[in-house]
Amino acid sequence: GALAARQTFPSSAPDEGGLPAAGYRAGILGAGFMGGVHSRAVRTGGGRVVSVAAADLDTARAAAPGMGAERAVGSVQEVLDDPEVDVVHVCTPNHLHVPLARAALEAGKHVVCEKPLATDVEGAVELAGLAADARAADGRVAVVPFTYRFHPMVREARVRVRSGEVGAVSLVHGSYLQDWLLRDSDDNWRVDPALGGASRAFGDIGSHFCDLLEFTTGHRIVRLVAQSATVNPRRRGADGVEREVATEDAVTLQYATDAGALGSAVISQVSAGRKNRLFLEISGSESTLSFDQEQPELLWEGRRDASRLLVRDPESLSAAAARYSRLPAGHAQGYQDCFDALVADTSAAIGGDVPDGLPTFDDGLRAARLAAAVAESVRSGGWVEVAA
Ligand code: SOE
Repeated sequence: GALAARQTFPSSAPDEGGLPAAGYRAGILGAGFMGGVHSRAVRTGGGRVVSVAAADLDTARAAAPGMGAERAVGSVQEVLDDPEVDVVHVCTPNHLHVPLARAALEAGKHVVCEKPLATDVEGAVELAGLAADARAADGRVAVVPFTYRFHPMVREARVRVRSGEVGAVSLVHGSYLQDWLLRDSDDNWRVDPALGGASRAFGDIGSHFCDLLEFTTGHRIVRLVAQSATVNPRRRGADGVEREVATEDAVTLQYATDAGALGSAVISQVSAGRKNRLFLEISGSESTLSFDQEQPELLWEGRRDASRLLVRDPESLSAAAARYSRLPAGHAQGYQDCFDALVADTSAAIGGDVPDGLPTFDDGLRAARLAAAVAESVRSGGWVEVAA
């Protein structure tokens, strides 16, 4: 049944760090790396992890204590039928996102669904439509964790671009580089298009890059041309069997935005030594800002006369960035803090107070449209207009 969301979760007064403290009751689908990250964020926000379902009951049972889950259950249906579960977190391999998010919305739950929301545009359109219906019906919330939006220095960049301080933005470029699939003995479900989707490097991490670009600049990528490479055409799985690889290890792209900026990006999961380096540089007529996800406490501000490194310090950040600055300066924040903030803002949205920049199923659909444009350009070898 539908939840009386506004009554269940009154929006609490912001705590010292500016984020709401009210928690919610979560059911988590998936007990891998992401299931762990989500469950920590729920509990940090004062919420309960009521139940966890995984590939099978044994897997859920083994994972439950580490996730702080009160119950391990043997089926998704048990999570969906549980009146104690308000928010369903979908943290499974990608091919299950559409059926599970659909079922959770149909069961009257709020949903946080991992990215990619869907492995094709069709599925993302359907889920964005269901999410809009759920919002209209009873204020339900449907979130996709583009979590790098929650780094305070990313918010600071967004404020500085929006206020006009950077000037007219002419160039936005960068890269998102990892190395965890460098060797042909590296394997993962993401490599298999049946589980991960046809767009691998782009869908998995290129989507984060484009989301951050559009989030910080307020521009939209309207045109792009892309190339892709499968550096390891065969990979040996954990079972020792060698298989042909049908997804890309790397993508390079060039693009233009609706506000006339140009840029290029390199997206790779085979760049030795780069672990999770999302680098974004925005150049305007007054200044340049650059952000590196592996050094998230810093934002470089380049100027013709005096460049400087801005350090996360709640005392000196704009209010929109200070909201996400949970710790005093010098006490490093990072990846998990982004998830904690995403869950806190999801909780606020459930309470009826939708925070700026909460990534929704509409943003998941946007990522699916960009992935489709990249795939089409790789196929045709030409420039492609990105659907709005
Ligand atoms: C693996 O490439 C991965 O976990 C992505 O799936 C995430 O979206 C990214 O945040 C970190 O890397």
